This record gives sequence, structure tokens and C-alpha cells, in this order.
Amino acid sequence: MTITITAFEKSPDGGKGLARDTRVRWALEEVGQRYDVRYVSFAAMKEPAHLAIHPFGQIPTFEDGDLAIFETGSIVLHIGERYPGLLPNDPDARTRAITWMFAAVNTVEVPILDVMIARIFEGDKPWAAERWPLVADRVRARFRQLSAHLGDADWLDGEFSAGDLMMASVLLRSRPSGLLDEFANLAAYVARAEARPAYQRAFAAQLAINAA
Ligand code: GTB
Repeated sequence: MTITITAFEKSPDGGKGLARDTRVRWALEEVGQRYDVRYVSFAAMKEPAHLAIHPFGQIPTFEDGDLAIFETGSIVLHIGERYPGLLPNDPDARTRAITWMFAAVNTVEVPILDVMIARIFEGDKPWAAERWPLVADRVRARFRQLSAHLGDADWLDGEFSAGDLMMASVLLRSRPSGLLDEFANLAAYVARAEARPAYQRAFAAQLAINAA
């Protein structure tokens, strides 16, 4: 059975790897699983066929046989549980890795999403400049805590895991704002993640489509 994921027909970032299919591609590359991609337009995402798989009309989705799921956290967790390479065998270490996945999407990504909203969707509002320091400081507060935890370690909890994959993917989205580079160890952490061959393959695959 071939795994099929969905991705933007044309990503608004033009192939910078910021759309969320990159994390799913990366997870599949880490565990060495081949996959097909069904490319969908913004209109197709809101059609019944896609809504049957993703109730919120978004990408990415993941299909394998009878299983069809959405939400990158769930998809990456599923991949980590199904194939070796992303979650430690030791039960406690495995739970800690999953904890970092939740921390990435629920604690760190939330203020970062506000950065996207402030810069892209609200950047032209008369109050945008006044709001920006509040938005940026909420990200800095989280980054300060994450930076203190990471220290000079390579990864969040021992070996690279799905927790790092999710966290690095989330942090990447803040780079265009300049906030990531204010924290040298976090910027280096993301660079380490990006240097992984599996990430490179995932990035190249999405770029090939979006740069075409
Ligand atoms: N919580 C869900 C998950 O993690 O899977 C969120 C999924 C989601 O936000 N999907 C976005 C989407 O389908 C694409 S990734 N949006 C279309 C819609 O809602 O109609 C978010 C994204 C979009 C564009 C860029 N970019 O161009 O830089 C970056 C990230």
C-alpha cells in the first residue's frame, strides 16, 4: 500500500518549506518510507472529497490503506509509532519525545502563528506597528525558556526524535521575522535539523513542485 499525502498545488511561500506538508515529508524521509503526493488547490481543499479527509479543509493529510488522518502532530506521531527511527524504544524516553511534540504545536507554535497573522494578514492595519512588540515579546518569552532548556545540547532530549522534528519545523516558521536569530542556540538547533539528509530530501521535494 502506498502512503499518499496532500500538499498545496502551489504553496504561497514559493517553496521555502514553510507549509506543513514539509514536516510530514521529513518524517517519512527519516523512517525511509516512500510516499505519493496529491496536490490540491485552495478551492479543492474546500470541496467535499477533501473535506471527507480533512474536516477543516486544509493540508496536509495522510492516507495509508483504510487510514486517513489530518493534523501534522497526529500524522508524525503515527509515522513514529508505525516505523522505527523517530521515537525511542525506551517507554519513558518515548513519552518525553511525544511531550516535546505537543510542546511544539501547543506551547511554542501558538505565539509564532500570531507572528504570521501580525506580519502577513494585519501588517497593513493602522495599529499594526503598535501591536508588533507585544506579539514579538510573547515569542521571545517562549524562546528564552526553550533556549534555556536546550543549552548547548544538540537535541531536546538525547537523540534526535519526532519531538525535535516538530519543534524545529515550528521554529523555522519564525525565522523570516528575525526572532529566531536572536537566540543563537535555537538558530543553531534549527540549522542542525535542516542539515539532516532526510530534511534535505523533504525540502528538495517540495521545492521541485513549488519552484516549477
Ligand atoms: N493544525 C494543522 C496541522 O498542523 O496540520 C494546521 C494545518 C494548516 O494550517 N494548513 C495550512 C492550510 O491548509 C497550510 S500550512 N491552509 C489553507 C487554508 O486553511 O485554507 C500553513 C502555512 C501556509 C502557508 C505558508 N506559507 O506560505 O509560508 C506557511 C504555512
